[in-house]
Amino acid sequence: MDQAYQLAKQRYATWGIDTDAAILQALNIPVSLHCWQADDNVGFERRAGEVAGGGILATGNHPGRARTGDEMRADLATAMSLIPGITRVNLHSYYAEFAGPAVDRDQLTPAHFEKWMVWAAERKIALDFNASFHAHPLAESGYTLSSADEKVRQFWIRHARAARQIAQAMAIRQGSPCHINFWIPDGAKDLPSDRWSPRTRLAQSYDAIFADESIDSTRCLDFVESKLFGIGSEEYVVGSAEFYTNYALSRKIGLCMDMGHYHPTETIHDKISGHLPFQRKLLLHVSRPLRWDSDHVVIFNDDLRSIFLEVARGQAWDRTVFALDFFDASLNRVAAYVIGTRATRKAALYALLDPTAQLRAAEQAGNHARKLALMDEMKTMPFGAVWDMLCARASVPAGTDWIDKMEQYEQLIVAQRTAPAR
Ligand code: RNT
Ligand code: ZN
Repeated sequence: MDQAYQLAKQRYATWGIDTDAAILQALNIPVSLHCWQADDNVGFERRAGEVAGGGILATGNHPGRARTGDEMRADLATAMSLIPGITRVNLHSYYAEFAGPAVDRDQLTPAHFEKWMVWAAERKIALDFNASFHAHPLAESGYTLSSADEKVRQFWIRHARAARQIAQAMAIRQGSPCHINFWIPDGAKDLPSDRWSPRTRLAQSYDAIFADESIDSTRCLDFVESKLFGIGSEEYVVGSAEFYTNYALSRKIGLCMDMGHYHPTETIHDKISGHLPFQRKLLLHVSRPLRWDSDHVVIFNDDLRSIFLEVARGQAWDRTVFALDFFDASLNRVAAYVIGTRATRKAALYALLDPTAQLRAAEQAGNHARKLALMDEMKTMPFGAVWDMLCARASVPAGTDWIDKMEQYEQLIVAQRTAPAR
């Protein structure tokens, strides 16, 4: 491996690229590992027959879904042993664990995440958080924070305020900020007669949520996530891209873009330099849209490379947050984590090996052929050798060596989860 790396290092050096520095930097970019791939987005609330709801759906019936916090943490730990550089884990509110009687989402407190916080501290991991507005009886009307039913709307405001307290408690415990994201499923399957009132109410709800003076906004970093359509909200989504762009800008909070939340052929890399001169921070939900589904397992494709290239070329690392958001129930779920998260770290490394200075020089000289040639030739540089070295330096398997380990875990642990726990 070392020989291959030395040759690769020389090849990149001829373009003025320092592979050692790129490996170090790529490993230090925080990527938040989402817990919900492990259990198909079901959560621990134990309502019979529950699925994710709210227009998001994990399809497939591969055996061995994590059913408890302990199973989920075991799966995450195994995935992390095969993924370089993971230092953050992202939770939803419905992964609360109750020592005593269960409480509804508007009554959640940091104590319900004690097990997660202890686990994270032991593993030197920081936690991120999400308020959860889907998969709940009070979301069944299709409206939550934008509901016309004042009782429903107030319930969800209380939930969001509770979620921010939890995020703040996590931030204090881990001694570093916790990113909290707000995505709501609100919308309509077919032509609504009134697109205005839900949006007015949504802004009012968020204003009530963010008015909480007990929250320190340097600890609890808020983001709002837009969507174009969902299953069951094909015509109208209250929290659209335009709504949230303007909301985030006017209220000085973070904006979240999910790679799967735009028109089916639309990509997000071009939007980064459009938002960041104005927005405070961007949270990128790293995902892979495929036709109507926004959440396929991430792979090392052009879309993924392009977002990291944009952040690298704009030197925007400190204002961009990366969080994974994919779920697939049709295959080994630990493998899904490893495939998607290794691909994400690979894309970060790929972007840091970009000959940006040469590309810009060629472009400024009007030599567009040279620029395009160089961009394309970079794809077949000995990137794999640099990636393998990154894995070695992070003490995780290089190349394909992780696949057997993942299969062993599946046979020994996951395949034993036969009896349904609910
Ligand atoms: C849904 C959003 C949201 C969720 C997760 C579970 O379309 O992408 O981010 O996927 O929060
Ligand atoms: Zn998302």
